[in-house]
Amino acid sequence: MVRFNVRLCDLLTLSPPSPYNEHMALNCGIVGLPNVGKSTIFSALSSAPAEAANYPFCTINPNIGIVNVPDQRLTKLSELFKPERTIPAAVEFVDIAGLVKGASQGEGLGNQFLSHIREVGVIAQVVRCFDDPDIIHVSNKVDPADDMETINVELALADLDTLQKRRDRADRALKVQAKAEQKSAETVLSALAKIGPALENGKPVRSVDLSDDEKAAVYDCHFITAKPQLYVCNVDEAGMKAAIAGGNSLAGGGQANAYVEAVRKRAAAEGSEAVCICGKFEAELGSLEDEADKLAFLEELGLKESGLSALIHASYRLLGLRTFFTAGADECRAWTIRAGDSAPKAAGVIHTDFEKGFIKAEVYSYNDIIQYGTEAKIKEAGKYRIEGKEYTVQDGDVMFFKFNV
Ligand SMILES: Nc1nc2c(ncn2[C@@H]2O[C@H](COP(=O)(O)OP(=O)(O)OP(=O)(O)O)[C@@H](O)[C@H]2O)c(=O)[nH]1
Ligand SMILES: [Mg+2]
Repeated sequence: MVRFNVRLCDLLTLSPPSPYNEHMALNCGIVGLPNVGKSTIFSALSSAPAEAANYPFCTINPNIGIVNVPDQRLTKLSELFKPERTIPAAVEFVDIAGLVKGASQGEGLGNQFLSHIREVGVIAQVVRCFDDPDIIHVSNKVDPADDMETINVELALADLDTLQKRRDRADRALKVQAKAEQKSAETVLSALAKIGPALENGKPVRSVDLSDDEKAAVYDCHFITAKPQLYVCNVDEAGMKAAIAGGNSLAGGGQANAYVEAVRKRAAAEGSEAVCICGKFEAELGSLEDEADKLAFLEELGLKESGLSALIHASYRLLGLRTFFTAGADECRAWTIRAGDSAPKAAGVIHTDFEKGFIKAEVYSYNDIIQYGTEAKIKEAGKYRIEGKEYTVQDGDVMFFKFNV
């Protein structure tokens, strides 16, 4: 039995790492009307420059950027362990072209580019919440409620397209295939029969009540409206100050400008979240290298976290994601899992072989290492635990896995 703290050289001796899958990095597709600031926000978040300009349909090809998940706990762990490297969890953002009313019928750039976000875990809809007569709005007025409706209807219509193709395929299977395939085609058709009327009424797939079998049967459709969606209010600096008073989340309530209020209302009705981001401010913040400078800059504005952090944390909440850590002299690293994941599942995020050969995990919580300072002292205090296959990993756990290869 070997005690592994994961290092690249260990991984090289194992089978290839798990593919980029749903329990690895979070990925997030950015949608919205043209010229509302999607690429501006994308660039600010990912420090990967994307063309942003004051004309609709500036973006044609998708921009893809990887963003580190800000987590002060990882910074603290690194201060304690002084590892050779520190690796935060990552989020991938995909910035695509703007959608307009009638996109499903080919208006604007059409909706083909939505295929680039079929595989993402969460959709972030950017809504223009600032006044600026110099910045063109495709419908010549800033109206968040109307804009959100337009986008949500276009996303539903795009899914309706997918649905029709899938239905045709299932219909054919029902006619020509063997019994077993016919059975699964029937499950597909029963799911689609429930989904169809919802989409025709502009309602998202996620609002449709499906059995687990039905969900599995239509999983390959990758419906965009089946994914959780959160709203990003692109505000100006005054809007940002108002949002701060509201805690930059739905929970806060408080004062915010009327545009933000409209977005929050819709988000609340959908059981989702709305976060405020000032693209311009984020760009300035992103240009600061030093973490302490960033914090000072945020504090000056009365902010606890950047818009980026707020967006990522909202995505984590919406998707029920949790973080655990591996920590040692060689590496401190944050990993993303789903709430309720067992210890072997968490091990599998690091490497599929860790899950297959899982024996047990040594665990303590982040709070323990902060309280006691060293692993030895955690052990003395009896807080260093050995957990088995059944253990449900908690947010903030620091873990070592023992496994057989
Ligand atoms: N005043 C103001 N202007 C902004 C803000 N955010 C973006 N803009 C401007 O709005 C214009 C459009 O921004 P983009 O980021 O290109 O918009 P987009 O949504 O990516 O547009 P498409 O790619 O065409 O769909 C640019 O001129 C930006 O500088 C903001 O918060 N305030
Ligand atoms: Mg753009």
